[in-house]
Amino acid sequence: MILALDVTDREEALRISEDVSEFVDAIKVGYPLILTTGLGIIRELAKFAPIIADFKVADIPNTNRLICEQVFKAGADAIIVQGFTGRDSLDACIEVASEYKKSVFVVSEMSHPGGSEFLQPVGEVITRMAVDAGSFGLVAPATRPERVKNIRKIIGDKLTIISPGVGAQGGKASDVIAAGADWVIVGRSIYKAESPRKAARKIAAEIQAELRKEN
Ligand code: O7M
Repeated sequence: MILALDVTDREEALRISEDVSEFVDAIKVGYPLILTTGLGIIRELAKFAPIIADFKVADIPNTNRLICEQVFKAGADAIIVQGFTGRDSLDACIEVASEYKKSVFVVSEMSHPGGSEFLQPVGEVITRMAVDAGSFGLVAPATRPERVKNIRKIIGDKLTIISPGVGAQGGKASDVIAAGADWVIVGRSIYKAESPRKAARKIAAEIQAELRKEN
């Protein structure tokens, strides 16, 4: 499970991360936390789990390169990028990631209702491009397990699928794991819970039960 740490307070971010670290495989940080605390938060959180920087990078190759360099220099283990800007823009991110021995996740499709308007129709093309370009993984929606299943069918066991939309957006962890996701991404259902630790433990148990069923 990946914690989406979309809080805007440094102390809260550190407290929650420490609290749930036993149950999470990585922490995803993005604009909400980094714009308020700065890139330095990446190294502070890295003592709890590997860090995925969610900047949904979507620019020309040169700008993408500059962004990725800053993010990897700051200590992130992976970066999330958009694929709709084209192969050259994605290649720039993957080149920098390989220089730093880090990973790139590409957004195939998005989990919110609007995700079906523009992105879903090109999701399969983006998925294939991400495979050809040598990405480490894909982001695919837990709110639409059938789309995750389709993406898994396209890529076989080649890439790692991480899947947001569990809990607050209506997706269910066990459903999307059954559909072929490797990790679920969970934000509000953990960091807004009365006990983030208990909430994380419950979702981890649900995932374990699903994996036991499959094996
Ligand atoms: O569990 P939530 O809904 O509070 O948080 C979900 C997190 O996943 C939040 O950080 C979103 O920005 C992110 N996300 C989506 O919810 N849907 C997507 O399609 C893609 C992402 C994401 O992480 O993209 C990389």
